[in-house]
Amino acid sequence: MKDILTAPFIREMCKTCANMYRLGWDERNGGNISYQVPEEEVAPYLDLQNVLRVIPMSFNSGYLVGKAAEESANKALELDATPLAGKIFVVTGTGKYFKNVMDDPETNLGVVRVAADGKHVELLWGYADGGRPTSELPAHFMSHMERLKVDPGHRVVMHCHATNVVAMTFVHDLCERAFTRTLWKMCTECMVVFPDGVGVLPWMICGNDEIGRATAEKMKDFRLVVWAMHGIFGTGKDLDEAFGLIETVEKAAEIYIKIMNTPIKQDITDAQLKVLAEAFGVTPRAGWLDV
Ligand code: 2HA
Ligand code: ZN
Repeated sequence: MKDILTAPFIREMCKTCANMYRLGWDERNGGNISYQVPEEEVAPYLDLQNVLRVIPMSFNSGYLVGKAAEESANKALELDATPLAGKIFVVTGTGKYFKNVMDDPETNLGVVRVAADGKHVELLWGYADGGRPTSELPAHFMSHMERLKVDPGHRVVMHCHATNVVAMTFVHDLCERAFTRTLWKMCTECMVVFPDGVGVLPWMICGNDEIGRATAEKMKDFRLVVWAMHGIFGTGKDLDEAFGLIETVEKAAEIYIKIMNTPIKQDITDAQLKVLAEAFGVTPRAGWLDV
């Protein structure tokens, strides 16, 4: 068996978490990532027959208390991830800090396989201090299921508290069309990177199945979903793609926050956005350009 600490999927998770931490998007235990890794990529590093623990997929992570915890526990019974049964994911741990992943991946990450019942995961490696997957696991797994329906190459769901995206949700209309149009106009790259736009959810309690379901519903249509006053979800075929999407939205949001109170002398017009989309062979979401 090869040393799992040298496995590309663990090295990439470590590097990604470190990058996101340094960008200031994952303070304390903020943020979470799940990355589906094909069995043949995991097999050289782990005995796939050796299940260390079986963990319920929805649980009270300790993050929710009182009525919210009770409601979350009841809703959890409804979660059905059987479409993901047998799939293996690397997932950041609940309560764990992105800051610490690089130095101690075995405590801060876990490699889990979705059990046949779609309600548990089988721990194959990690969470070495008795930990569990992220409290946002329902949002992640429901999102994976929706993205896989529209994109068979999909593999990554990434959540973080990208600073300027969060700031923008306080001062900008939360209408998805308006929010996306502002982002598109902040830098030329945006239309090319996310012509499909961003979905936006209003403020909701996090860490439960309800926000998970609402997020997954948006994922039918969007690769990016903003949680108002909280953060953003990005998805993709690999960590770079999900990261690149979030990074581009965050850059646009940063420019917006920098210029929002300054008189604007010129901007990118809708006609120019259309020309841009044509030149790069991308299709803007229908009806979102005024041309
Ligand atoms: O994992 O970011 O949304 C901590 C969070 C919850
Ligand atoms: Zn969060």
